[in-house]
Amino acid sequence: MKSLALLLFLAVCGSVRSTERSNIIFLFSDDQTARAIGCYGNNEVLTPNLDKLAAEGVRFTNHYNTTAICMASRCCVLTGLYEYRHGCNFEHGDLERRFIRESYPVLLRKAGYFTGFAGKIGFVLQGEKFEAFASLFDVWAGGPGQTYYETARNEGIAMYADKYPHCSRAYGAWAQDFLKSAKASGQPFCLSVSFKAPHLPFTPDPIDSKLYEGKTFKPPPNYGVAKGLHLSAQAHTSRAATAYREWVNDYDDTAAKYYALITGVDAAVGMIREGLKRESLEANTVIIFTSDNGYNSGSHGFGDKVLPYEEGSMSPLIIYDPRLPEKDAGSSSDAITANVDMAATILALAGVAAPEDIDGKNLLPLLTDPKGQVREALPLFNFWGAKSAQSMAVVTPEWKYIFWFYGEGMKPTEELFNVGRDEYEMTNLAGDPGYRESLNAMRASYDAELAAIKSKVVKGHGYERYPMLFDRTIPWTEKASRLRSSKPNPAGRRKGNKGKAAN
Ligand SMILES: [Ca+2]
Repeated sequence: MKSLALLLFLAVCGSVRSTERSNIIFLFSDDQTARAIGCYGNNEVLTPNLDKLAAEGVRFTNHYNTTAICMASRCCVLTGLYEYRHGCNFEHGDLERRFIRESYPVLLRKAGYFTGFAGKIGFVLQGEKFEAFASLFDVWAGGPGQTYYETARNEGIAMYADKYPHCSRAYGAWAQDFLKSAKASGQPFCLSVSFKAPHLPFTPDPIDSKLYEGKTFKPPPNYGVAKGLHLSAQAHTSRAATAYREWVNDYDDTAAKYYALITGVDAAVGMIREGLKRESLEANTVIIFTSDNGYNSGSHGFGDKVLPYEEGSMSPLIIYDPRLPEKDAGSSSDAITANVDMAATILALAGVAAPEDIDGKNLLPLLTDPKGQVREALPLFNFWGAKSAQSMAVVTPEWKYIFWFYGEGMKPTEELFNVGRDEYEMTNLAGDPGYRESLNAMRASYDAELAAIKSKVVKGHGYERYPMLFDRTIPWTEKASRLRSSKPNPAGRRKGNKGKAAN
């Protein structure tokens, strides 16, 4: 009898799953490094709701943003494409409409989902006004540029300003109301909330600041300028080395504000889960939490993000599926996952086919296979900013290989870190004969990613010269002469909509 009851139960569950499509909530913080969250081992930042989400879901410990800056990374998330394929970044141009047509929220709406977006979208569509986004969603509360911490200054959430003057909890309240509308629609829903926090200017909600008042914090082992002297000369020409010095100049005060901002996002996550329960939607709603890039936070003496090192390029990723078998709840995966995987994963949850040949992978198989992998290696790009600070890298669970092409007054540089053992990237093994085999394997992987740029690059966004610039075998003198003789970068004519895009 017991087994019959179990079979009946499974049959009912099966029929529910086959007829009822998952609701999806995609929660996105801004500039949150992987180490700034409790469930990733940080016992200084208070994130009880995110920790609970991870305890009930799956936590990904090697999650990278393939371009570690807002504008490009957000387009990677929406389209599932690498930056050189969607073409949207500073100095490279705005997003062409053909790409947003194939983005996850637009495809889900076409498939019958009720869709909503709130917060910072971080880019604009080529040749279109910012307002063009509104027609792509059923409910739109997105804001241009960086948006504001003061709720009242964001049109989409201003009505919550009296009760929630700081935007993070206001987004929570907005999402609770969205859930009511979604339920009333009778459709499955996909909600995307892009928080402003913890992006600069560090302006937390006073409710959260109080929790960190007068506290001191322990910097990571690779904190400070002296811990970055072994890194490439090129990395030291990045704006990460020259600007955004808060973390280096005053670690305690900066950490207190940054952590308070993250605690505010955490509170909103709690509000959204409460809303799901109130509307009886929690049993069929998958929640994904991640960030658009990391933050260097004074590691190696760097501020900002952009660089390919762990702190700037890695973010937390938690996927909570309430239907997950009990044995898998609270597990973690060290698979290499990426911002480009979000679209493929969300579309798979909805049972909607992903566009052919996108770069991202569906991560759902990893939820019940913590030892699984979805790729061997992942490329990381920084094709923006000072030429000397541009880099391309490949990463695996064990290794990271970085190539810096620039050679004026410095040597083109290779870096090889055993990130599996040296997570703080304190020893560059590229010149160590004992690691020649690993170096060659990572070089081969890098070369394959570089070749892919040549064959798949989006035309007209200024990426055509990158296969030459990042070719390991072409000497700098030849690159320099080609750069001198080449016409101005086509991207120079297309600076992007500075007033509305955001880094
Ligand atoms: Ca960002």
